[in-house]
Amino acid sequence: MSLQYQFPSDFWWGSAASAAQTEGSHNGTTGRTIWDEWFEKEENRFFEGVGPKETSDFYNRYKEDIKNMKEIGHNTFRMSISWARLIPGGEGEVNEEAVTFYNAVIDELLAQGIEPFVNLFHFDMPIEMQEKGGWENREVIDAYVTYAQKAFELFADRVSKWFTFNEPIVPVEGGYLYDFHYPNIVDAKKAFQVAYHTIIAHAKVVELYHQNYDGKIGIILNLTPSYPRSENPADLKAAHICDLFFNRSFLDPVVKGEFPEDLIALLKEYDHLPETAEEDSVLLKENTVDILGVNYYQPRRVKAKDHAPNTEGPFMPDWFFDNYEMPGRKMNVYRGWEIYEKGIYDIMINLKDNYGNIESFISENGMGVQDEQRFIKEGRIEDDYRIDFIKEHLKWLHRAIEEGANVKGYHLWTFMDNWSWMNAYKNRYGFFSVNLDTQERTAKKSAYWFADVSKQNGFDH
Ligand code: BGP
Repeated sequence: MSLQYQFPSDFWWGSAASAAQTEGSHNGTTGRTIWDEWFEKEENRFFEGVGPKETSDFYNRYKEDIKNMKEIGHNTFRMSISWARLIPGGEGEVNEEAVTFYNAVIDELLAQGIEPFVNLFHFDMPIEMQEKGGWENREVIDAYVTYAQKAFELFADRVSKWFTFNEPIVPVEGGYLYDFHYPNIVDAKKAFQVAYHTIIAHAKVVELYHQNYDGKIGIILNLTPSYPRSENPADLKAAHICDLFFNRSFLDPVVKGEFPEDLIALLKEYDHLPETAEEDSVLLKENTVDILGVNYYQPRRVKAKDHAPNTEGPFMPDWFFDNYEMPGRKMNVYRGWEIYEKGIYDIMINLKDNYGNIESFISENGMGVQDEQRFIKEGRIEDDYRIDFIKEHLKWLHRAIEEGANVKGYHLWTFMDNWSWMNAYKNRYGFFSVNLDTQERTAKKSAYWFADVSKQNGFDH
């Protein structure tokens, strides 16, 4: 008898993590990233003054962690390779210790029947590359392509799902618009240049991969549906522009091979088009993705501006819309983010209807909780709220699949509680909790629930 929410038999069940957030930098074993640099400069901007050094020590404990993954039914796991670990300084010699480490992790995953999905860049720019201008500087693209090439040469014999970037818009927003990532610049013109160069870097790596390997390559985007406050034309327009800036700016070029015309027209009108090279449009057109990872946490609610924007000041995307705090929306009170499960369905139906039904999967979805220790009973975190969160999202995902969306899997963010950028250990997301003093891992209730779901490929209610 099949279950009420029965997923396809080859569905990918797993979780996602990133190198900088889990491995620990272990001085001497890796190069430095922008996070080490920023932490040294402005420790007070990191939650409780906790920086990127220790994290959850996956570097030394990966065997135990992969064993735990197996136990909770994972058949896939998304990890990232740290550019600064593989090639300290961003260019030049490969670090043999890093090769040994990533080989061991990949081999261990495969030995446990877990397919590694490998992402190349997860916010962790080597500091030397940032000092050269980061993605503002077109030359940094070449260093990134060489890094990707090395990673393929070393690991593509065993890895056949690759991703170029995780949420590439986040370093644009954080680093160049809203001051929550290094280099803490607020300058829309630079932001668009950074975004543009990231997309070119992505397309060059897709091209390189397609020329030499037969697996699949894609990108991971945080698609955040922009829902208008009302059907009023001004609200609709606000939501449309927000969608252009924060979703379609990346989604269209990587899946369709071209930027949305409305976005180009708008940037042209305000004299904010990035610099391009002649060969770029052919490069983009010919190197679209095979697969798309979708990170979904919360929607964006948008309204027309109440007051005319101050266009005297520097250009900002926010000139065109305001965020709307919809009354009565359901909140994750432990993180302050809205929960809107249907968003996951809307994203997938949009991909089906407007993006050629590109093969996709949920590459991150999850529920961050502050002070999660308060939910401990008899030594284990009873995270029924997380079970509900996952279940309700899976129900909508199931419906999208029934309606023909090409969705292949679901990865929770994240496998075990980890360090998260400025928020450090504030919001816990894992199936496993981690005692930061002893590094002891303990499965939460959701881990057991997920094990049943993945083993049966679904659930009843
Ligand atoms: C995503 C990132 C992850 C992770 C997650 C949770 O955007 O891809 O790296 O940080 O968000 O974020 P936070 O800990 O800030 O709640």
